[in-house]
Amino acid sequence: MNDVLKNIEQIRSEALKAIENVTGAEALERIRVEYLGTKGRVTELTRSLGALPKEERPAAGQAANKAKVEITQAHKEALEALNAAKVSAPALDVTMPGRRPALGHRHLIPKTMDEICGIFAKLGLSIVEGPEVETDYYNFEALNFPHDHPSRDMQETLFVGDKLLLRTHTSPVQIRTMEKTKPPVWIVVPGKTYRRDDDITHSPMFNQIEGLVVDEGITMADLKGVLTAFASAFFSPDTKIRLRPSFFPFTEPSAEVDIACVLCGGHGCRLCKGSGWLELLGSGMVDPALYGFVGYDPEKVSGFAFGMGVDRAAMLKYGLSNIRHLYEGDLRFSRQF
Ligand code: FA5
Repeated sequence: MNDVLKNIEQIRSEALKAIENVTGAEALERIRVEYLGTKGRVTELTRSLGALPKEERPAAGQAANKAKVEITQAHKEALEALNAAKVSAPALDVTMPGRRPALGHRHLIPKTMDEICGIFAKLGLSIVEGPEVETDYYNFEALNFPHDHPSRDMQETLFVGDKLLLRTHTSPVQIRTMEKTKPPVWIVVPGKTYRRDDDITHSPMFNQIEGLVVDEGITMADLKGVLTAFASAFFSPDTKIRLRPSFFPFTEPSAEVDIACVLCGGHGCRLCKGSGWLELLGSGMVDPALYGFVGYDPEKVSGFAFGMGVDRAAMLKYGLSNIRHLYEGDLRFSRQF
């Protein structure tokens, strides 16, 4: 091999080796300029071939051309590999501001449940829970709803099997607790309840908080006192309540409890439909018939109970016009509370 061909081979192998070991785009560009640039080694070599004796020129020209093609191709591939690496692994810029994780927001219902339970806890009631799938016995029978009694119709029950249903109220936990506990009983029961209901103030799934106090010498004055204390803590300090005669199979006497309208304070407006009052919950003195189901002595103890719609309480407190706002999962709504 003559000197020219040896020189071409040396330049070719040096260039390919340099490209193979390259670690960055800048170094690769320097290699390109060194070999393929206008004053690069390959370019100078090609230019110098004209000075060779005529018989040596074809072989040298071919070798130089082949070297140039190989180096150009190797450079192209190295550049593509570097670009691909840049896309798949972007450089870490430690000076960039951090990304704040998207935070959710506590929903108004659990917030209201906690607030209401907290108020009753301060009055000395303990929190108890019960099952959402309930038996006919606890939801109706032991609460003194006779089997064919029309009062069952009001409860719009969703059955899930024979004698098995989604509880329509939290009242079954009254029986479950009294069965297990000797008096005195001072409890509140928060939880989900279900009925075949659906309009702007009724939802198929809603929430109730039950209250039950059974002790010696409990009277309706205690019921009114506890609920007045609740209304002033939850709504505003001077909120008035009134008890209106009603009927529940498990309380006698029974009363619906209204609060003075949160908008007009009792004068009468659009919200309270001119009456000055808003319905909040059902309540009454525990019907002695229940004590027969749980083995309490009606001569010794008496008690009161109430059941409040939590969704209703939140709607009244925050002036919500439609119960569905509570179940649409819209953060723009939830974040307001
Ligand atoms: C009861 O459920 C009785 N268990 C309450 C009770 C307990 C009375 C203890 C006496 C002693 P009522 O069906 O009225 O009663 O429901 C109570 C509250 O639940 C209502 O005032 C209302 O605020 C709420 N409520 C009832 N159905 C729905 C519904 N579909 N959607 C939203 N809230 C509802």
